[in-house]
Amino acid sequence: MQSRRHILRTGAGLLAGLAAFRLPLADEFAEIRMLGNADGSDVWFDPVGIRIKPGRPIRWTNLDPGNSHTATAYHPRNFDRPLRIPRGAEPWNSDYLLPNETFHLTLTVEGVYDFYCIPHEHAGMVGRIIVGDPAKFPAPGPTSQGAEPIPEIALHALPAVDEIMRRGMVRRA
Ligand SMILES: [Cu+2]
Repeated sequence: MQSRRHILRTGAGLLAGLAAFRLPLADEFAEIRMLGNADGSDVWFDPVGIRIKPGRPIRWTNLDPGNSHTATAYHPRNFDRPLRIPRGAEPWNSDYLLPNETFHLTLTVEGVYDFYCIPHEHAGMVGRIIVGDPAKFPAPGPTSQGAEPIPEIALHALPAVDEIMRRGMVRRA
């Protein structure tokens, strides 16, 4: 089951055709880990903020033995959430990752992308990815789109765009 789900999650690359398909090398991935403490009272993405070049693949890995996690874009097509990815970019939802499962994604539209973990958004488990140069695109802010607003704890957990730009990678304090 686990290997089949892995194949499904990388299916977009496979469907592109074997001639065009190439599995990225491990060090080509921008890594985002899903972590939790021993008693499950604290969960987070590490790093919580990262800047990458357009087209560099991202890999989320659930390294929390005690929890399932998701990486889900804030987008009206994901549970009617506010739009917090660049206009024209495709939303994603990893679905639930069991411990040691991974999810791969490649983003090519430049801008700021905010995402959350479905079961732990209210614990502040959110993250921010900057692709390329966000100066061309305004940072996401509160919008009227999406019926399900983002809780304050999640908004406060997102690192500032300028901090990510300055440091390249932001880990939780
Ligand atoms: Cu989670």
